[in-house]
Amino acid sequence: MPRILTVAAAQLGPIQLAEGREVAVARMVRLMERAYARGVQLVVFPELALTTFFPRHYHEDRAEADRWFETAMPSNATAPLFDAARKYGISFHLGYAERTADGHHYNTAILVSPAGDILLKYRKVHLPGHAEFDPKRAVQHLEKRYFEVGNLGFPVINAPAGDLAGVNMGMLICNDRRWPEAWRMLGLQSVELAMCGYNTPSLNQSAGGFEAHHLRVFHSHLSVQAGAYQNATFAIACAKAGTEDGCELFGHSIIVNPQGEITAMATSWGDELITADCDLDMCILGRTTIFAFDKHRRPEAYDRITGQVGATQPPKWQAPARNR
Ligand code: CDT
Repeated sequence: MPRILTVAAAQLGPIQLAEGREVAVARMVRLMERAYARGVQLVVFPELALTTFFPRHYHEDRAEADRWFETAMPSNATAPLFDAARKYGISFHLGYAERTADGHHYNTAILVSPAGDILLKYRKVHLPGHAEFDPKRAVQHLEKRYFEVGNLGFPVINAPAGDLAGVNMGMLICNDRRWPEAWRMLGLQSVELAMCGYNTPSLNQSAGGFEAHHLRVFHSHLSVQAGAYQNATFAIACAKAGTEDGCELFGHSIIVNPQGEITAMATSWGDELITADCDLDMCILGRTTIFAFDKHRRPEAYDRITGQVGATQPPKWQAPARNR
């Protein structure tokens, strides 16, 4: 019997600096209502979905940034999302800033069942940007200031009873999608559905004008499509979009199948629900043929992948003695 799951990426338009969590949550609940009307079983929301993308704002005193962080999940502000999940029988993925009881800060995502159970939690590993104010940048990207590197690895779960029953589910967050190692960590746990929220500016300030807008979207899609194909998994990549605090985020949320094909794509810069029916048995072909890891992987040749961080230079070529 085919295992078909109807999924959605619930792209969010901009959330401005002055807008509180209740504004974002009300919009997200409306998207869940629309998802229910379309028979959706899982809704994926973006990275840091409850507030504006606050790492673009510098706080000299880091403690001041604590106001962007959640200390409980659910909380009074996020309870309507859990209520909507229960009412509509829909699971959801939510990205948010997490402050733990012992004072650690993470860029986090959770998968929540309709009953309100947190089935999976992931803390972002690849944190882009910088830790100190950079006067050369028109817009800061201070993820390295406000977050610690995630300490949960790249977990995948076999989801329990309900619509998700038996589905192998994993997560990446934003910049992680550009790193093949992160995808392979999911692939090595037989992931069938990878969820990834993101906030990506249309302009790469480090590129000195050499990266055109269309390449920003192209690189995002290229990364997700390659990650899905090379690990034989469906992927849902869900953006925050539009002009937020004067900074343009490119949106273009997508759902991708295990062949690496885009099966749905957002076309607006506002709140938008895109959906796809995912036949999870499509994952079998890749993982039993070209990407049958157990038959074809050669970890003994991959020592640099885990043994080294930056790139080294190759040795200079030397002419063999007979040519000298
Ligand atoms: N949120 C996030 O990880 N964004 C990055 C862009 C960072 S630009 C300094 C991304 O890879 O999309």
